[in-house]
Amino acid sequence: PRSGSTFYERYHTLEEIYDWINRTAQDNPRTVKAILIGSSYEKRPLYVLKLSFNDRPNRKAMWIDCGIHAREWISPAFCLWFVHHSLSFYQQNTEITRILDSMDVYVLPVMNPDGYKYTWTAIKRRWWRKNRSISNSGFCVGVDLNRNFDVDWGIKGSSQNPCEEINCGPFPESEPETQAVANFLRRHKNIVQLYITIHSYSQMLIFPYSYTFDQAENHNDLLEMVQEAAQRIKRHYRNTYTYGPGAATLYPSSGGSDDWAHKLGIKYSFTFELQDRGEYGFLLPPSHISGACNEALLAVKTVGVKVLEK
Ligand code: ING
Ligand code: ZN
Repeated sequence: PRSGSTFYERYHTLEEIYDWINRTAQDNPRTVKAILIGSSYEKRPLYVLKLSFNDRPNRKAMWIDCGIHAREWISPAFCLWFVHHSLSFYQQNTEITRILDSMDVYVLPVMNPDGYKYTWTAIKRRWWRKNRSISNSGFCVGVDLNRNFDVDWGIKGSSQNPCEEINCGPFPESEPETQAVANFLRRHKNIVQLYITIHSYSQMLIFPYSYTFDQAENHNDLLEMVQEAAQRIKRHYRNTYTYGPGAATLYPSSGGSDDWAHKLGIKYSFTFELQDRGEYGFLLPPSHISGACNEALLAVKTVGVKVLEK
């Protein structure tokens, strides 16, 4: 490890992340619980950390998932960063305190553990995006989990060909990782008000829809929230994030998790694309982790506090 960097300023193997999940739950028995929500295609556990700082009845919740795409290493790093920040700065930092006082936070650090593990095994595998499921029809491996959700599935910006990077799978929610997340959110849809999924790279704050150019019914609210987040990032960190609905801002594509969550009824739903804008791309150096995560943290806090005010 680089000298002088902390645990959270480094990338970690899947085993290290599992150890961290266990340790974090054990060391914080009153506030953190590890919940098993399912398992991956290769039978690895999918753990969600539930952060709960009081037990007021009718508490609302937010959800953050990381690591849906294997090569986007800054994404799991952000989930760890976020949990660490929450545990360290509750009752120190105003915004995280306000959020944690009113909402439980569910954090899925690695939604695609099989793919993540694969990217650590050889340099030529570092650019893997999908999960590791083996298709019936041939020899190609992997479904793009962010095309596998049941929203206009298989229509835009996705492929039914298992050999392709944006393969949507044989049918909606065909993948155990997608099922685990979708089932959890369906069971908790009455309490989860805010859904955030973390990707990289391109520095964009995206909201629904990606599957259509139609505007979400709360488009103006969503736009105002990410605009404020981008403005605050600019002011604090002098870094530029573009923002808007997915189809118009990035590219049209169906089967994504944020669109699905929005259609489920989670009205505040976002995809955050972290650093950088292509200089290092997926190979963002460890020295950039703190900058990337602090910017994303500011965006999460901004939309979190705004949801409380709605
Ligand atoms: N970007 C997302 C992707 O899955 C996206 C963009 C967001 C698509 C929401 C669909 C829905 O392509 C990255 N970097 O993966
Ligand atoms: Zn991604």
